[in-house]
Amino acid sequence: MALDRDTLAQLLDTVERFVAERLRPLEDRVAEEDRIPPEVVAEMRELGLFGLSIPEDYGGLGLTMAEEAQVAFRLGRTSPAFRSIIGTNNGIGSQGIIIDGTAEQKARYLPRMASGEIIGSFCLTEPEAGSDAGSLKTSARREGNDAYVVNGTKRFITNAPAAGLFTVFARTDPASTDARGVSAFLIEAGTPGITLGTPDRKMGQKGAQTCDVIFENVRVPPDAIIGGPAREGQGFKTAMKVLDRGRLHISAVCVGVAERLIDDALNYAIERRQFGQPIAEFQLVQAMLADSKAEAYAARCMVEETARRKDEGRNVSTEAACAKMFASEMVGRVADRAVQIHGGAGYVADYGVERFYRDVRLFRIYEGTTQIQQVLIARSMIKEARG
Ligand code: COS
Repeated sequence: MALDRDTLAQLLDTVERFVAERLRPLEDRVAEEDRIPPEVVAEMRELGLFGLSIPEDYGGLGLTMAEEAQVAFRLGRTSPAFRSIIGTNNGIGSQGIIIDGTAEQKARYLPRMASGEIIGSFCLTEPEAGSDAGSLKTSARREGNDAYVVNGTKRFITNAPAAGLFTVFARTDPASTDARGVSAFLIEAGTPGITLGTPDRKMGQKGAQTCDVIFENVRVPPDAIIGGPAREGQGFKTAMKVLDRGRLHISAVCVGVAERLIDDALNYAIERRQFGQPIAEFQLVQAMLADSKAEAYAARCMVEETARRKDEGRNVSTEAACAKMFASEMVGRVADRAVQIHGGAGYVADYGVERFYRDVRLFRIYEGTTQIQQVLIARSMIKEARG
C-alpha cells in the first residue's frame, strides 16, 4: 500500500536531511575506518531505514517500489557504504522471505529485520559459481525426515560479518547440476558449523563489509526452506525474483550517486578559474556536464517507470535488467567525467571524487554483471519474437 502524500514527503525530507547533515560529513572517516560508526547504525534503526520495504504488518514502512526508489535516489547522494548496511534488510536479505516465505517465517524474522535488530545476508555466489549462479555446489543433503546437512562456501557475501540470518542457496537434488536442484534455506548465524572468512579488502565501498561464509555440516530442519518443505527445488526462482527487485534498487542508487557527482562537478567547474574564467564557461567542460545530466535523467526515468510497472504487478525482469545495465554503466561514465572536470584535484583523496570513482565500479558487477543483464535482455527479446 502506498503512503499518503504527506507521510511520504516527510520521509523523503528526513532522509535528505540525514544524508546531508549526518552522513556526508562522515564519508572520509567511514572509508578510513572501513566501518559505519555504531551510533550511525543506531540512528538508522531509529529512522526505520532497515524496514523501508518490509510490509507494515511486520513492522516495516511497506514502501512501494516507486517509493523505495525515491528513498534510494536520496541515499545515493552519499557514500554507497551507508546504504549497504541497510541494503540487505530491504533487499536481497529479506525479499526471499517476503516473496516466497511462509507466514511463520515472516512472523519469525521480518519484524526483527525491519527494526534492524538482525541483519539479513544473501548467500548465492560461490568461489566457482558467480555469473553462473545455477551451477552452485553448496549441498543440502537430506538426513532422515527432520534435517538437511549443509556444506559449502559462499563468497563476497555483503554484510555477512554483521549478519544474524543468512538466506542460503544450496543444492538439495544431488543428481542435478543446474538451477533446478537448488533450494533456499534460512539459516541463523549462531547455528553450529558456520564460520566467517576475514573481511575482503576491496577496491572501494569501504565501510560496506563482505566476506566468505563457510558451512560445515550445518544441520537445519526442513521448515528452514523458504516457503516450507514443499518448495524444495524452487530456490533458484526465489533468487531470481529477489534479484529483479534488487537490480531496480541498485539502479536507483546509481542515479542518486550520479546526481551527487554532477552537483560536485558543476560546483567545482563554476568555482575553478583557468584562462581568466570559470572552467564551466568552456564548451568542452559543458559537454561533459550536459552528457552527464542527460544520462542521469534517462536512468532516473527508467527507474521510475519500471518501479511503477512493478507496483502494478507486471513482470519487469527485462526492464529491471535494462535499468541495471544502463544506470550502472551511466554512473561509471559520470564518475569518470567528474574526475576529469576536477583535473588533478580529482585524482587526490581530498575531494572525495576519486573515492566515488572507485565506489561506483562495483555497480557494474554485483547483483548481475552488465554482461549478465545483456544476456537477460537479449534472451527475453528473442523469446518474445519467437512467441
Ligand atoms: N523470476 C522468476 N523465475 C525466474 C526468473 C525470474 N526473474 N528468472 C529465471 N527464472 C526461472 C526460470 O523460468 C527457470 O525456471 P524453469 O526451469 O521452471 O523454466 C529457472 O528460474 C532457471 O532459470 P534459467 O534457465 O534462466 O537459469 P540459467 O542457469 O540459465 O541462468 C542467469 C540464469 C544467468 C540469468 C542467472 O544465473 C543469473 O542471474 N546470474 C547472475 C547471478 C547474479 O546476479 N549474481 C549476483 C550475486 S547476488 S548479489
